[in-house]
Amino acid sequence: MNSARGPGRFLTLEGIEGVGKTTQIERLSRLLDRHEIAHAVTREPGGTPLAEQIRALVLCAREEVVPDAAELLLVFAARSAHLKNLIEPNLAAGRWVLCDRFTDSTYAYQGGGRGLDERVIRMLEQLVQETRRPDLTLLIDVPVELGLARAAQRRAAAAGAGAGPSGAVGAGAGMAVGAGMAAGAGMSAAGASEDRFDAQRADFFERVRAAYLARAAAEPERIALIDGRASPDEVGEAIANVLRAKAWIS
Ligand code: Z5A
Repeated sequence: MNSARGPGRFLTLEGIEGVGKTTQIERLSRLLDRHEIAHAVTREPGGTPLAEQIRALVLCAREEVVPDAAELLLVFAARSAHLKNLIEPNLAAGRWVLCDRFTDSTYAYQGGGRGLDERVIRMLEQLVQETRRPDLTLLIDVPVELGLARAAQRRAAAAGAGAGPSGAVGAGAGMAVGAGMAAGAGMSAAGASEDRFDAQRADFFERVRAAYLARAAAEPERIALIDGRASPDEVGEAIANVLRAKAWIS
């Protein structure tokens, strides 16, 4: 693996549930392997032992009401550990970091979906991330109905396979592996059971999607909008083309 090729780049994948982030991050990792670009694959919430524990707290369905502010603080608490212990060290070592969701998810879910004030999110972003922002965000977009149908299909398939922890996010050859990825509480991005977000209604995801699209319109340099309705191969090619257009790969 060539880690001296250039600077570590921070790439994030975003979108509503079921758009194909997990599918595409695995493909992107294989693409980078082929180009001998050292990289780590990780996810949010999660990515380190502490952050994976917080993930379980955020996602686990429970009787007690989880106030929106608590949810917001938990995702930023996880992000703080993730940045300090996984993302920054990898970038500093010249490795790319591919992250399944990051702060655009917070703007979309806690801002758009829950209706929390964007200024509060921005304040926490500043506190936790200082100047760190993704170099590129791939926003995979599909209509809500299609995303939810795919997510339901994925859960059904996982249930059929007797899925426990699935390892939906892992690490490609030669990569630094997030210390918590295997040990974390439930690698359940592709798990069988419903989490607190799966239980949301379609109008929640419409607001989330609208918030994502507004962010893409506001930051076209950073956020590449990818049509997720196409086949996995075609979506993968569209993503590769974004990297080629930036001359990050040949
Ligand atoms: N959250 C938050 O609220 N605030 C935050 O700041 C952060 C997160 C960071 C974590 O979920 C939850 O945390 C998330 C928001 C919240 N909840 N929601 N919703 P996650 O990221 O772990 O899980 P997810 O978004 O629900 O992922 P997912 O349902 O696994 O979706 P996906 O990764 O985008 O899709 P996939 O697993 O790759 O594909 C789903 C199915 O579709 C599967 O059967 C595939 O084989 C199939 N598929 C994929 N691509 C295609 C194409 N192109 N055509 C046809 N079929 C396809």
